[in-house]
Amino acid sequence: MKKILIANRGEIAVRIIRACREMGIQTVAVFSEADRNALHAKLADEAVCIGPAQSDKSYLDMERILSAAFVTGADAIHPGFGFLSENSRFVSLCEQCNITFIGPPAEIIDRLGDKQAARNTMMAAGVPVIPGTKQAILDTKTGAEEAEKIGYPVMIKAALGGGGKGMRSAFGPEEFEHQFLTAQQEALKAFGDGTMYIEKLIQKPRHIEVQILADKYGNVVHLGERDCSIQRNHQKLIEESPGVGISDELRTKMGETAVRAAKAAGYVNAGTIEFLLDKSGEFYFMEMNTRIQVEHPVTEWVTGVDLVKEQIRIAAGEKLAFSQEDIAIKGHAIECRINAENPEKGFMPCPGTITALHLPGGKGIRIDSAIYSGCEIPPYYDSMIAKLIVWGKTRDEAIRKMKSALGEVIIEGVCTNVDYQYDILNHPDFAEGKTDIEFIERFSRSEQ
Ligand code: MV4
Repeated sequence: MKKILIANRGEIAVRIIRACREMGIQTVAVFSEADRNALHAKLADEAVCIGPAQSDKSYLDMERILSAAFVTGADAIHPGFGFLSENSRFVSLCEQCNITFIGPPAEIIDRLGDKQAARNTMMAAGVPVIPGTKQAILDTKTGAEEAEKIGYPVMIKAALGGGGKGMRSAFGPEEFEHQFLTAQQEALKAFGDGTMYIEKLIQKPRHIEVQILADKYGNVVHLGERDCSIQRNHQKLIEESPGVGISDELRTKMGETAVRAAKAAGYVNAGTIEFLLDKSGEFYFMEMNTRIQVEHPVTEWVTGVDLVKEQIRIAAGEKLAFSQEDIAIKGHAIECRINAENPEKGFMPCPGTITALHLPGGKGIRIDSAIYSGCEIPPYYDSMIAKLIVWGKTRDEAIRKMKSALGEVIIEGVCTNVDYQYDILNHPDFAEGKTDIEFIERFSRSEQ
């Protein structure tokens, strides 16, 4: 692999460019008209404008991106996350054009994208799934009967969902019909498909996900877990590794389960298996993400593995150079997502120009970002502008380091959630690890 086109923008594009440069691989950035002065376009060896600001005419336009790859002679495309990263049609197009897609094959993305089908694959492989329906549910009557069999409360989900879209809970038969129809409407609108399934509702769980790497020769290793329970409206805010209160025994069990899940799916490249972990310590497969994730740096820090470089090596046909016994979890890493948004105004996005900037540094601090003093934050894309990642020998040390680092951040010209993040880190429940998926709801009420 000599030249990689990065089909993304912002911090993840910069992250991928850095990995390529260290590996001696040439880089091609693509940028929209709104991103002419963006850092990723400046840092890459070559940069190609692929269209107007709106994503569907640039970062989501498969033909324009493939044309840029042809013009520059790129032999591979790294999709990053979001945009085209989980689009199986794009992966097929790359395959047809003889361009290596740095990620899993198209069929695997499709197989895992249908959540009900993925559930059935996992069940057959002995991976624990949340008790629920095995058949597609299309109407309220069948749904209500199935909900009765499962026992309330239940969660109604879209087969093609993910990230909380097309998902509603029902606590009793009286609200089932309304919740089912609401979820189905949302699914039809978002995915053009109203196929639903129903599960038992897991109450106040933690969101624990396991990172895996799989090469083309059937070797799969796991790299421990990330706790991503701190989220608001399905937008993660803080992620950490290892998870709070995950014993070595549980880590091994979840890790081995994740490896089994990846093998059952015939998975290749970097992937993440999402689990819900309930109060009693039982865990259940939810879905598998077929991309590098925003929160990958916390795993990199506690394992010492560069996940983006591994993605590239796997795509180039190399064998994994390490096995499970070589992976050890060392210390504790925490990531805070820094968004250009206004917590005072319902977290409304806050685009604009950064007029002054100071980012923290020092031992145990990593910043992944694409911002610089004078840069513009366009209104067209995600509001995440930087990730602050810290490492400490213990969770307490990592929390102290994160608070110190957040306190140092100066970003002028746009509103950010930096102070909001500080308040979360400063909350006694966070320090005590009382961090299930409802933490932010409780935190928001206590702040009022
Ligand atoms: C659940 C659940 C509880 N019970 N399923 C969230 C997005 C998608 N990955 C599935 N999700 C969940 N599925 C059952 N049966 C809890 C979540 C969930 C969640 C739900 C509401 C608010 C925040 C959440 C964060 C993580 C997971």
